[in-house]
Amino acid sequence: MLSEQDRAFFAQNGYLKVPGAVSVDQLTKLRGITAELIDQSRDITVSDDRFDLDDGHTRDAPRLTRIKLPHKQHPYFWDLLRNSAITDILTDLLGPDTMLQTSKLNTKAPGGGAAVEWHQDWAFYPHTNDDMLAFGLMLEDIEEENGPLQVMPGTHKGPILSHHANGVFCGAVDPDDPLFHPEKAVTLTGKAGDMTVHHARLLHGSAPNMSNRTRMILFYECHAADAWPLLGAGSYIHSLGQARLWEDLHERLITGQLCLTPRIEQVPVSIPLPPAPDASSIFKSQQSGGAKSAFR
Ligand SMILES: O=C(O)CCC(=O)C(=O)O
Repeated sequence: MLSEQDRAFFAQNGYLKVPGAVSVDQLTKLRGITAELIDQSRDITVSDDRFDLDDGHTRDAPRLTRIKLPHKQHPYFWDLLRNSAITDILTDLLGPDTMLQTSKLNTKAPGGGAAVEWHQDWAFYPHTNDDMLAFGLMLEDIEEENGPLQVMPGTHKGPILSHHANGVFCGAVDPDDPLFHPEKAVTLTGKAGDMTVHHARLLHGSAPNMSNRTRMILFYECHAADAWPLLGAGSYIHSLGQARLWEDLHERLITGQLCLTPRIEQVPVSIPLPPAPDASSIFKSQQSGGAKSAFR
């Protein structure tokens, strides 16, 4: 459970650090499953719907940017979200009825593993209201040189910056945008088992991993059940058909009940179209969309 102070800090700053969010047993289990998944990536040579490969990936030395949708790859990722201290933090911040937007395990490879350019998650998937957040559970100790998550406090209350370049949605803000103030960045290092929380509208990013260890953060992106998607990264739902959509909604319910009466708030919305030539992950959108780097 979060304290009143924690909730006030999150409301004010748009992020929070939660030390020791999971137990040693939970952490050990997560790491074991992750190692098995990385092992399975040895068999592939191009990114697919399970793994996003970084440059230099080989069978002998797997290099991934991401394990995609871990909650669909192993039931333990779901168990943890539905039945742990993380569940209490979720309902503390979003209320009793909550859903999973998506999950990802970013496994930034050692020796230069890809940066994630500054962005606001909301730009990828605007909803009818912005009760949306991301948990970032650290599976290893994360220090400055690992490419930790960086955030810009308070930006969740500000505008959504342009995430377009070269006429496409490149999924990153322009470092030269006058609304972008890199000097305000806060770096979120921590120990294995610590967790960060960031609001969907908060500006965040991370530098390349210059250490000799993989940087692993498990992200769960969640929202209040009365926040309904407009268009964007969640637009797959429009192709499901009604019966499958109904199932999909139930599959993504974390706590409480589905809500069929969207809460519509005055939120800034820009539809993330047209897509970058390869929009299969944020890494690929930023690369193929020609996003300018803030980390060079
Ligand atoms: O892995 C990171 O450092 C940031 C990830 C992120 O913001 C994203 O995948 O949207």
